[in-house]
Order: sequence, then structure tokens, then C-alpha cells
Amino acid sequence: MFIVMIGPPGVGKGTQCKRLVNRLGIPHVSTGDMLREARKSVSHGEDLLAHMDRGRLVSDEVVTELVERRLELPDCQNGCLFDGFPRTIQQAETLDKILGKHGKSVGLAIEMSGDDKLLVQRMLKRAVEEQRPDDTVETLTRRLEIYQRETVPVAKYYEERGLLCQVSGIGTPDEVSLTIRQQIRDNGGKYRENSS
Ligand code: B4P
Repeated sequence: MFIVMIGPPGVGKGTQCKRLVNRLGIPHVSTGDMLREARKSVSHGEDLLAHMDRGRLVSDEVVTELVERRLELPDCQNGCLFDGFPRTIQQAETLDKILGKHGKSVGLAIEMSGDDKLLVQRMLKRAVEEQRPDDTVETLTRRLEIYQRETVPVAKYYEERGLLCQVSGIGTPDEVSLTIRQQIRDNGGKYRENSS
């Protein structure tokens, strides 16, 4: 199953995806992680740095090229968990085209929500722990605005297709995991409770 995880910055998409992948038996495809890796390379580095560190979205072309290449690898043939992708309607449409070429499609979109004050608190804490250059109050405000403008319509895109479920990202990581697992089960996803 191809599952899409949508949510504002800091809501805990990455945290939850890491907890889910083993039990779902599909790989974790995080565009944030892929872009942080790609920015180390000469061909993409400077452009990515400028966008990410200012809290802006990276261009749809760069992101979808990375995703398309990732989806060609054998471990993604039966599905994957997309973390932070798609973030724009154009990315959502391109994903449908890429999967459609192979007779596949998105099976479920999970939208995580949280209130802005809590998200800012979490990300400032992450700034201290992980020293990410994009976790400052200024960039966070911009990222939250971009989320409302560019990514909230993506949730609507999946809602119109009957694929969206909504989960609160407020609560302990265990509490949030429990709700997500329930949603995946209720929507036909195969979730193994007993494997590590
Ligand atoms: P991402 O790496 O996707 O990061 P994020 O949205 O900031 O965070 P996430 O929601 O995953 O939060 P996390 O679990 O870490 O994106 C970074 C940048 O990459 C973007 O701004 C953009 O520039 C670029 N980018 C990525 N994808 C793109 C795309 N498709 N198109 C264009 N550009 C793209 O949690 C945050 C913190 O909260 C952590 O410290 C965590 O420990 C804590 N936390 C999590 N859950 C918690 C809980 N329940 N309780 C308490 N704390 C919790």
C-alpha cells in the first residue's frame, strides 16, 4: 500500500513514520531526509540550501525527480510510506502519474494536525537537539504559512478522492501512534502488531 503522511512542520510526521515502517513492511520515503542528503551534493547543494534554510519549499521538479528515482528501487514495489510528500497539488498530481504508469495508486492519506503554538515549541526544542538551520521562529512562521497555502489543498485533494483520514498529532508519541495504527487498520492497511 502507498500511504501519504501530511501535516504541518513539527507535527511529528517523521517521528510517527519511523515507528510505523517495520510493522507495515514498507519503506519510509521522507523527502525532508532525501533533500538533506541531496544538499550535500554539488549538483543540487546551493539551490536546496537557499530554500530549505529559509523555510521555503524546494521546487516541485527537484522533489519529484528524487521521488521518482526512489520509487524505481525494488523495495518500493509493494508500497511505501511517504513522509512530507506530496506538499503541493502539482506534487500530488505527479505522484498519481508516476504510480499510474505502473498500475498503482495511493491507498491512504493521513493528515496529522496540531496547534501552531505547540508546533513552534516542538521545533524550537528540536533546534536545540538536532541543530537544524530551518528550525528558527522566523522560518517556522513562514513554513506554517506555506503549509496553509500549499499543502492544506493537498489534504482536500485526497479527501475528494475518498482517501483521507485525519489524526491529531497532539498527545504523547505512543498515543498518536495508537490512533494512526487504528486508522490504517480501519482503512485496509496490513499492520503487524507483534513484529519489532
Ligand atoms: P521535513 O523534514 O519533512 O520536516 P518537518 O515537516 O519539519 O517535520 P516533521 O513533521 O517530520 O516533525 P518531526 O517528526 O521531526 O521538511 C523539512 C524541509 O524540507 C521543508 O521545510 C522543505 O524545505 C523541504 N521539503 C521536504 N519535503 C518537501 C516537499 N515534498 N516539497 C518541497 N520541499 C520539501 O517532529 C518535530 C519535533 O517534535 C521533533 O523534535 C520530535 O521529537 C518532536 N515530537 C514529535 N512528536 C511528538 C509528540 N507526540 N510529543 C512531543 N514531541 C514530539
